[in-house]
Amino acid sequence: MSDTDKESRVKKWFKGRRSDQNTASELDTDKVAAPAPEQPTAPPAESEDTIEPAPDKTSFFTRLKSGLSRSSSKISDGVTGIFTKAKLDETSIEELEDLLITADLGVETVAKITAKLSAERFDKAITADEVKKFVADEVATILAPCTKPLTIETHHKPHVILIVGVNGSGKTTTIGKMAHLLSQQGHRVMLAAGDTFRAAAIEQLKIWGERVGAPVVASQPGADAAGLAFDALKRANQEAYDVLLIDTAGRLQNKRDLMNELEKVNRVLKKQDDTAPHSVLLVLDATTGQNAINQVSVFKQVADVTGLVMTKLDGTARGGILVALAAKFGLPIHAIGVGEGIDDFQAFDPQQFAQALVGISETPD
Ligand SMILES: Nc1nc2c(ncn2[C@@H]2O[C@H](COP(=O)(O)OP(=O)(O)OP(=O)(O)O)[C@@H](O)[C@H]2O)c(=O)[nH]1
Ligand SMILES: [Mg+2]
Repeated sequence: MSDTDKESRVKKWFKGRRSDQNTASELDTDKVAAPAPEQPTAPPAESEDTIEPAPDKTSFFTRLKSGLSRSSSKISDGVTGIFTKAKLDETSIEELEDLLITADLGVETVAKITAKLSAERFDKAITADEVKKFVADEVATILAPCTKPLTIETHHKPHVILIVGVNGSGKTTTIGKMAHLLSQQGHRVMLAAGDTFRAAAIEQLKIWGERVGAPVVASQPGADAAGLAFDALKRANQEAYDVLLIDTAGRLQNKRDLMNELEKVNRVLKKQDDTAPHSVLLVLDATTGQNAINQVSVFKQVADVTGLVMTKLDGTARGGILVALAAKFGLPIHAIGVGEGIDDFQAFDPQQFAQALVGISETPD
């Protein structure tokens, strides 16, 4: 990445408001399913920094496309196979429906897309490429209202971001990448190793802290996560940090344990700043497919999630699930991760994503 690219990327940060959050509902003790393979005074009220959609656009898009190739070749080849006839008929509509459902887009969403296609083009000539473009446009339209950047509210000292998600979803790596980006933008960032469950988790965050030049507040494995979060917020406030990113454990046994731990973290943060945490980001692993629906349901209940980050869109991602999530929950999608590297993180761009998902090969503007 050139220096100019870097500069343009770090000038901006993504916005996202707490008012977008959903309220928690009744809780039960269902298991939290893990993925298969797993104050000052007045303004400024918020930072105007926003992540550029693509600093290194082609490379990011290429990696996204490659990560989504399993889904996109399924959709693209499937559509090409179905739309060999001259006209759109009931059979081809049904086949398209089945295809999009198996690509994880969600039954209701698929029904809406095909109903619209049918209304516009039934019994009329249509090519496979036109169908792909139609689907990509519809997917982008569904995703667009959820494309909300994350705001760093600079009047909070610090703006507290709690990172939640099941084990292995990419929480710690996302914290590292976010800390890097925020630091580049000139924010002073502190990290808190709130996943006290495993020694390795604490070490992993410390390594990221060193890489990105951010101090890490940590304690011994097995220590109380809420106590750690309390100490971290106190220190971040005393030392006037702009952002505090708090890692959490994803390895808890069930929903009740998870709820208890996150509730306690929330409670102690509020003792110092009743508006904290200012953002609660749920990190989702794009390779887990349908299970992501369950994860959003559970974490919305236990952690008052304000936004989503989807990681591992570079692997064998089942990206269609993001469309189903957008339609079902409407939570802001702040950013996506396409690798383990420090720069493999970017604001979510619905058009770029829709094109990669459907296998349209044109590169973004
Ligand atoms: N390919 C790829 N791998 C990623 C990405 N994000 C994270 N990983 C890898 O996924 C694995 C799990 O990532 P972590 O960041 O440790 O996940 P976590 O949610 O903190 O996991 P726990 O602490 O065990 O709950 C690590 O090997 C990461 O390097 C991504 O965007 N792409
Ligand atoms: Mg972790």
